[in-house]
Amino acid sequence: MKFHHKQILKLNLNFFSFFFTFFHCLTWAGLGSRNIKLLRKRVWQFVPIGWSDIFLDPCRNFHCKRGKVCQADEQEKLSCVCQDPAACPPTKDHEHVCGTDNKTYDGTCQLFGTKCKLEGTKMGHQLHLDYMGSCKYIPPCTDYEVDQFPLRMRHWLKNVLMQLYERDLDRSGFLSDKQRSKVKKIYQNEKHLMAGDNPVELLLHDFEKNYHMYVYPVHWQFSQLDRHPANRLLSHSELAPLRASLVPMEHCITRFFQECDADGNKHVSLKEWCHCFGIKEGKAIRLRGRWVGRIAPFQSRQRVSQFIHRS
Ligand SMILES: *[C@@H]1O[C@H](CO)[C@@H](O)[C@H](O)[C@H]1NC(C)=O
Ligand SMILES: [Ca+2]
Repeated sequence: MKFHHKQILKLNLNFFSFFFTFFHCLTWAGLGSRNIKLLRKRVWQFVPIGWSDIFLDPCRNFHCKRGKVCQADEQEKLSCVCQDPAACPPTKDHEHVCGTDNKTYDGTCQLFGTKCKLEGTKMGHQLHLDYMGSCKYIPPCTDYEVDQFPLRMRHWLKNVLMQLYERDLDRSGFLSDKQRSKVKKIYQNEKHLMAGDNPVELLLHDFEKNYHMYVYPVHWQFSQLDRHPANRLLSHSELAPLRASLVPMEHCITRFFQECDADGNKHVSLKEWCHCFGIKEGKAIRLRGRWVGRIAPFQSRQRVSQFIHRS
């Protein structure tokens, strides 16, 4: 599978876009309308109103939060109204999403439009994006699987960074200078375990031997998610984008994050996060024993690129 600049960019954006857009839209909603009115007064004062609409869409710079679209009334007053789910642009299969109601929506437009129409009802309140892709049977995560999960996810995070680094060689912009220099050390280390169908024993062995290579990827993912706000705590909504992309491939992620919140305060602190991944102040922590058998998902290169693709 090949990826392109745009797709990687989308990956980066996807991590923060859900909530980032939301807050920014609120700010811009206020500013946008004023700017437009001003502009229209200055530029179009000699042109009849009906005419100017042809040239300047009043909603052009008016942003609404997810699930809403801008609408202008007769007095040119702009407001956000619910997106009509039926009027959403057509989507491709891979853009389907599964809602927490276990219903497949054609895309996020349709899902958030539906949620908006249900505003004020219990159903609307409970409807969220559960994961990317059509709804499917998600098997329960066993104790055995959840034990192995950090092992595979650590390795996978490292490989996501390796791939972003490789992309960056062709065309920079995916990683900051500081990130690039940190990742470079891992990338250039001959000993780094390649993505592939690695047995659990090997992953564990590699973690113990090359512990230092896993520290940065784990911290990096935390800081990518901790933005709204950046307070060293991950809320449910900060985790949501990562979870949504991974659930179809990694059914343990929900349980893993639940258990990660050791004190049960609904937020995963940096300390809790590191502890979940067996990383703490330079020392490896062995998470509950039993590392036998083979589980594939996070290990193959293909999985990494699938993730980059769908994000
Ligand atoms: C959700 O829907 C999928 C496919 O329609 C089905 O296979 C699965 O069992 C459902 N899950 C639950 C929890 O109802
Ligand atoms: Ca936070």
